[in-house]
Amino acid sequence: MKLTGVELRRISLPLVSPFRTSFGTETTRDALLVRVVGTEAEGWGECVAMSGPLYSSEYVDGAIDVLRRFFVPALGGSVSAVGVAPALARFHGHRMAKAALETAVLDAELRAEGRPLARELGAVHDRVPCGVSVGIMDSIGELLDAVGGYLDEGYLRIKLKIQPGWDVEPVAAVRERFGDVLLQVDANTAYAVSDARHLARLDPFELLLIEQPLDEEDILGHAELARLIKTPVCLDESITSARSAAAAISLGACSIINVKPGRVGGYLESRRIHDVCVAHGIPVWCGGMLETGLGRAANVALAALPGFTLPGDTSASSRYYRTDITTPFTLDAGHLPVPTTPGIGVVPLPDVLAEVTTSTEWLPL
Ligand code: NPQ
Ligand code: MG
Repeated sequence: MKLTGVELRRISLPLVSPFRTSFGTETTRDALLVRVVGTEAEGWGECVAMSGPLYSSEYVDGAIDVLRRFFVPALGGSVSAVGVAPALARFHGHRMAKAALETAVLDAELRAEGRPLARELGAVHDRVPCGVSVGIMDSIGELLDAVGGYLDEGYLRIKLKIQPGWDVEPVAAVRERFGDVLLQVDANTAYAVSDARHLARLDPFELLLIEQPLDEEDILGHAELARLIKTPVCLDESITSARSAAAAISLGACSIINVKPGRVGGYLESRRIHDVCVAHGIPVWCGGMLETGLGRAANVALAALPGFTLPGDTSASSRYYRTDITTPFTLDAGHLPVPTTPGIGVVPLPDVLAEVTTSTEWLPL
């Protein structure tokens, strides 16, 4: 399809409650939306970078800059979704920015052809089981109230954010109060291999997994830790491509992988990671980056692939936002429906979008 231009749109959405992790506390989601305008259709992509380089090196102003100066000009006037990654291959890194642009082109192309993203990716389910990620709290009582509320809403799996000083105690308290609920933890790189004996104290709680306990570059450390604890090690930040996934699996650094399309450069690379993991018998699940309905719709499509055998961080819109920018995703018996209409299957609601937009920029092609 011929593309006429790309719009970069910054939005700011207040979170329903502060979300605290080992890297900081977020109270609003400042996100970047990419809209590509083609001759036959337009398409949307959500860039999952945070406003600061806290989860990874990427951040919103950096994504806008690299899109404006390098990625959009390199696209040229005519490109297909499968051509986006090759057109940007000479540029290092910036996978979240690349993913947003590729997703927008893919959405436009699929809309023009009347094909839903889920079918295009190879989805085999029409709804996906959902988990929820629960931030670090000021007290155990506050945590138990939050977890109880999410279980009442129907979430099928609880993930607790942990860090040194907030790990064994919250896990023990949730197990004690809520019994054998599906439970896992995410450290966002907050530990060192020397913490292995401490992390082994989580062994008795039969967690589904521990996500990214060590530094993102510490693949051998994760392999060593995996031998010292019973809880299965899952990698998030460390996995940036199908190649790095294959290496981590071969080195014994993880037995489960969290796939976030933004982190790995898009939905096409996400499918390759899925395929690598299925070939190795490694379960995958879909992570989350506090997406609006736009990013959420595409994540739900991905989570419907056959290898996604664990509930994702694909929570309902209401987990994060009082008003989403799309028709909200709502939980039905712990599941979200996979969109069935062409492309990612959703579009922003114009009035809400206008209200949350803080700036826009048009890049002609
Ligand atoms: C994770 N997500 O799995 C991430 C980390 C994360 C749902 O736990 C603003 C934007 C705040 C993105 C906080 C979940 C965020 C964010 C945490 C991503 O590691
Ligand atoms: Mg994580």
